[in-house]
Amino acid sequence: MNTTEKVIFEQFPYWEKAIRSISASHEAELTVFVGCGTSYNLALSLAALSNAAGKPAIAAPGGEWLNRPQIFWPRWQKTHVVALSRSGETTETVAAAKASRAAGAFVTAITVEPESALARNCDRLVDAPTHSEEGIVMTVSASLMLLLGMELIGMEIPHSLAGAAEELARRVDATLPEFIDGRSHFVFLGSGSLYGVALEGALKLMEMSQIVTQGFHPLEYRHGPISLVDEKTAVVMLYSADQKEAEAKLVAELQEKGAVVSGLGGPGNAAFDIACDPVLTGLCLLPALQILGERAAQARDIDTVTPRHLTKVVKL
Ligand code: F1P
Repeated sequence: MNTTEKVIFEQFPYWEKAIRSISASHEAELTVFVGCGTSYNLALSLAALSNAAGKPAIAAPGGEWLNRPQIFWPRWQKTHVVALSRSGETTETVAAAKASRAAGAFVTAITVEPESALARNCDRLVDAPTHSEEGIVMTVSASLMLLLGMELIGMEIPHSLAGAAEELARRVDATLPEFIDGRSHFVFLGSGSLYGVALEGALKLMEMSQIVTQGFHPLEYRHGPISLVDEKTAVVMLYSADQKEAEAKLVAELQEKGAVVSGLGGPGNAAFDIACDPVLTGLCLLPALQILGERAAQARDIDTVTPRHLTKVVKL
């Protein structure tokens, strides 16, 4: 077992430690979740969950929020910026947090590095300890930051979620040799709060295995991207409880065109029940998507401990 695989399967005690209730934060007209890479994918998911919980929110990539915030939301007062960064050192995210505070916004930092530049440049720090062996590719920290963000929104995370997520990751893992075999085009589909998680599945597999991946809203996939589907395609469908029928129809269409489908929460060549409240599904699925990336890399003999062209922190 290499370190990445080990960290993926050893992340659940860290979830347990991070489960707590976080007091309602700043009164805001709008919350803006900001981050880069994985942290931006988490921001997308958190903004959707926040809106579903009745708290208006948007997500913005660190660099975009830094350079052109006015295209998202032209007001600063009563704006709550939640900056997510594992390292707490990513240039755009740290600069965006500083600029937001200077302009009058309240800034919360979500990170696993309480001594970082981001932690020093926020009004409120929300952090949790992570696995000391986590490498360049973000796994356990991504799960933890999503969990902390959900708590910040006011969502309650039951302790049983860690067990459900571990069990799902192991069940999915058992089907991966067949799912990956002969496939070189991986597609991740999810809507609502699962869209960010689908993008994260796509990013993880791309970072780890150097395979070009796609992440889309399910119904968007018919509008062009479907032209790429053939016998080399593997699709991960992150089913939404309220859209299962439409998504299952799309899955049947993709299977007809040659794709193999892993159905997380609904039909597919391999189909998995998700044993948690639908609002918690995204977090429950993350470790399963992480192990998929790792197995795809192993199938190509790629070492995810030192992934090509990637560094733990991107500084401009
Ligand atoms: C964000 C990030 C990672 C990516 C790469 C570079 O880091 O973009 O998602 O995998 O390692 O950095 P951070 O701001 O969360 O530390």
